[in-house]
Amino acid sequence: MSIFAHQIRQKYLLVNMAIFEGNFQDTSNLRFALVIGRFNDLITNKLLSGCQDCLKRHGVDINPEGNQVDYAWVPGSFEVSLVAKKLALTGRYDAIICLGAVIRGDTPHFDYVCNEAAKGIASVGLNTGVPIVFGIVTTDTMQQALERAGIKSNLGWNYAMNALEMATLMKQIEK
Ligand code: INI
Repeated sequence: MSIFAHQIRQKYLLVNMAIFEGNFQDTSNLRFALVIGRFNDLITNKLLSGCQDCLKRHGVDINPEGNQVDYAWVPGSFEVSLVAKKLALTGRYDAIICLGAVIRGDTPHFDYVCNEAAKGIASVGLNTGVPIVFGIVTTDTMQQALERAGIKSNLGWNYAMNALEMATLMKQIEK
């Protein structure tokens, strides 16, 4: 490295560098969309409750009539990414949370739904720049799904935390 490049690097290291991280706190101006699969709604409704509980306790107005959270219901996990993309492209949201439950059956259908849901959701985030949370529970049995949606823990809470972290992190970077 040349002396000049070294001096520039030092200058930025000492003066202008930053640590970006979400703070879960400045939530009053954040807007979220939740996309929820109806398939296995015994599970997805519980994930939704966990999510709402977390958002509410972090100061977010979860009322659908309010101006912070919108809800979109889709038939199943396969359709989640398309609707998430449409919502993301409106530019209205700081993060989008995708909720679904794919439970293995006797056929390879499970793998197709999981793979497409995961690929689709990842591509929405990368292609739109809007943080998107992969909240699709994928399990071998209904028992395992229930254990992740309220019986032991509720991953819905974690998904909301991920959305809060990513939304506040992106705000930090934009400042
Ligand atoms: N959708 C789910 O969300 N979970 C599942 O477990 C599931 N299984 O097993 O079939 C499922 N299928 C429906 C799929 O998401 C689409 O709605 C359907 O194929 C129509 O496109």
